[in-house]
Amino acid sequence: MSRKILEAQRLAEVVSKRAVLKIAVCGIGGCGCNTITNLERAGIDVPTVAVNTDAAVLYKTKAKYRILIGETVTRGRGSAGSPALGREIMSKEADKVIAPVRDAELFILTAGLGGGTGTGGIIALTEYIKENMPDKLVWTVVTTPFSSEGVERVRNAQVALAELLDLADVVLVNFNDILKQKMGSRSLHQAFRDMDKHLVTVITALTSLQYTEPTPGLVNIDFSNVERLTRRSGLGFVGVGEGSRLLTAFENALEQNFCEADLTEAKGAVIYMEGTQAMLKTSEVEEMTSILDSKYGISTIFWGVRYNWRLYNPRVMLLAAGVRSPLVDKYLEVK
Ligand SMILES: Nc1nc2c(ncn2[C@@H]2O[C@H](COP(=O)(O)OP(=O)(O)OP(=O)(O)O)[C@@H](O)[C@H]2O)c(=O)[nH]1
Ligand SMILES: [Mg+2]
Repeated sequence: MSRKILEAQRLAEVVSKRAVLKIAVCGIGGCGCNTITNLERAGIDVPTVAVNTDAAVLYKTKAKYRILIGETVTRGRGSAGSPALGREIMSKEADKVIAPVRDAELFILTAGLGGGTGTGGIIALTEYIKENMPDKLVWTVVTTPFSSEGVERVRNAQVALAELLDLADVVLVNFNDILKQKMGSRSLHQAFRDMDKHLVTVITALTSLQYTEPTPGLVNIDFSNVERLTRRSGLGFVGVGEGSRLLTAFENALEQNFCEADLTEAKGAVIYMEGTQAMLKTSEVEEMTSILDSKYGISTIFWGVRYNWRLYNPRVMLLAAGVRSPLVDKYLEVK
C-alpha cells in the first residue's frame, strides 16, 4: 500500500476516534439509580452505570451496567443515611464501578444529596477519578433535599456540596425547594417527579455535546473549548428551553434556574441549538450571544448547531461555567 493511502487511513482512524466525545453517566444511590432508569426510558444513547448499596433498588433499576457495592458491609441493604459509610464503601470499590466505562472522557455523576450511598459515594467517586485519571472531566448533577426532609439530611447535603465544589470540574445543583416553589407542586411525591423530569432534561442535553463530529455546513463545538471552559470551574448552570422562536427557547432556558444562579461575569458559556434549518436563524443566534455579553458580561461563548428534523420547535441548551449563586453561598453557611 502506498504511503499516501496509509496516511489517509491513519488520519481517518484518528478522526473516527476523536469525533465522538466519550461520555458516561453514573447514578449513585436511590435518587441516582432512579435518574438512570428515567434516562434509559427516555432513550439516552450514552453508557449508563447505576450503583447502589441497596440490592433491592438496584434490581429494579434500568441501566447498561448495574453495580452493587458494599455487599459484605451492608449485605445489600443500603447505607442507612450515613455518608461516611457510603464514602468508605465507594472509595474501596470505585475501581469496579468505573471499569465498564473507563475509556470515557467526560463523566457525568448524579445523586440526590442527603442520604448515605449517593452523598458519600459521589464524593469518593469524584476523588477516585480525579486522583487516578486526572485528564478526565467530572461534572456532577445533584439535588438538595427538601427542608421538610429534616435537619440531618440537609446537613449531610451541605457538607457534601461544599466538598464537591472543591473536587468536581462542574457542579450543577438543583434545589428541590425552589422547584417546588416554581412548579407549585401539591405533594412531595409530585415534586420529586418534577425534579426527575428536570434531571433527565439536563443530563440528556449535556450528552448532546457528544455530537462533536465534523459535519460539513454545521457549526460544531470543539470539545477542547468546552474542556478548557469547564475544568475546575465550580458551580455551573444548565438550562434547556424550547419555544416558537430560537430567542424564546433561549429565554426559557435561562428560566430553568433551580439554584438561583447569577450568570454575571461567568467564566464562559456554551449555547447548543437544535432544530430544522428554517428554525435556526443567524440573527437570533447573534442576539443570544449579544445578550450574554451585554447583560451578563460573558465574552467567552461557544456555540454549536445540530439539525434535528423531529423537533417542532427550536431547542436551546445553555451551559454557563463558573457562575455565582447567593443561595448556594447561604446554604453552605448555615450549619
Ligand atoms: N428527584 C428525586 N429525588 C430523590 C429521589 N429519591 C431520593 N431523592 C432525594 O435524594 C436524597 C437522597 O436519597 P437517596 O438517593 O434515596 O439516598 P441514598 O443515596 O440511597 O442513601 P442511603 O439509602 O442512605 O444509602 C433524598 O433526601 C431526596 O431529597 C427520587 O426518586 N427523585
Ligand atoms: Mg438508598
